Amino acid sequence: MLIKKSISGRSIRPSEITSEETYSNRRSFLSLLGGSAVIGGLNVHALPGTWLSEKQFSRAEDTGEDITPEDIAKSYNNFYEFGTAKSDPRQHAHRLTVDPWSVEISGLVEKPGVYALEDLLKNIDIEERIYRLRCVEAWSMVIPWLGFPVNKIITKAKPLGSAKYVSFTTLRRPEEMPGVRSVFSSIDFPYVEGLRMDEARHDLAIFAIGMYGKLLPNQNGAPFRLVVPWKYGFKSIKSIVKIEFTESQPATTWNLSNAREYGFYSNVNPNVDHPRWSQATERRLPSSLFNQNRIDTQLFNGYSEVGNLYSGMDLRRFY
Ligand SMILES: Nc1nc2c(c(=O)[nH]1)N[C@H]1C(S)=C(S)[C@@H](COP(=O)(O)O)O[C@H]1N2
Ligand SMILES: [Mo]
Repeated sequence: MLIKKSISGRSIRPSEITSEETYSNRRSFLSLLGGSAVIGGLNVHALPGTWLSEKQFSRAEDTGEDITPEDIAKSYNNFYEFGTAKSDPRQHAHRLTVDPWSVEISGLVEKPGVYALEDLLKNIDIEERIYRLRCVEAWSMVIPWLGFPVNKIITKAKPLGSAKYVSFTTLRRPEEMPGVRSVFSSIDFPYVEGLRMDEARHDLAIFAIGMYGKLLPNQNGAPFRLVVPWKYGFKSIKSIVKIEFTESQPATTWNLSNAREYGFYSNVNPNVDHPRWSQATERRLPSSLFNQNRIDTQLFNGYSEVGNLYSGMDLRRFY
């Protein structure tokens, strides 16, 4: 069983501790996960679906930063397939059928095919990774994900030498997704995203199937989503049904919608402003009108170990 501690080093100032209540939530959450019997007992048996076995779980470790309260992470979401308001996903995503689920692997690989999710996950250890998620709209959260490196799936798929990028596609199912039917959406569906192969193979890039010790709620991208913690949140595509290996750089939803504002790379960078707002600081949720809980944004969202992926690149040009 793997035990990972994944928030990279940064000392926390007392002012960043959001409230007594948040702090005590975190303590109780961690102690819950600290007992492996409880992990197996509570989390696995309360889960819908049958993909996880008890032994696949690992324990959480305290990383020093406040974990965002679970109810905020489940109710303040971007998932345009269910509407453009932050409250829409929670309200509408429960209608999404997430079991059974299959994922198509295609493009430049030795093992293309359509895989049932449980087959795709076979023999893969699930770890807990506590990651910051920094949205391009300048708010952020700290979320305990349950997942595994994207590289494990890449290795199973056996990409050809010519594969330079990986692209991801979200389910498009209008009957269950009111945002897909809406004429007011600013983006096209299906939602698509992509990474350069070396980015996708970096150990920090994970596929998540759960959070807070349970399977993902639908509004957070059930049953299977990407989490790339050093990039703006929109790269972390939800409810994935297709993974394709390509030679050329794939199209990405927000770049298609507005190329001047959203590039392919989308690395968190306090030094490169969005054309309409600064990226120098962020509101760490929970945040209110009177206590914004504003903190400085860090290059690569604090995950400086990814820096060597971009050495020699002008990060203003490749935003
Ligand atoms: N398919 C899909 N994936 C998506 C989005 C979306 O609208 N559709 N929104 C993105 C954005 S902008 C963010 S900030 C994160 C939010 O993830 P969370 O709701 O789990 O915090 O999901 C990303 N993944
Ligand atoms: Mo976002």
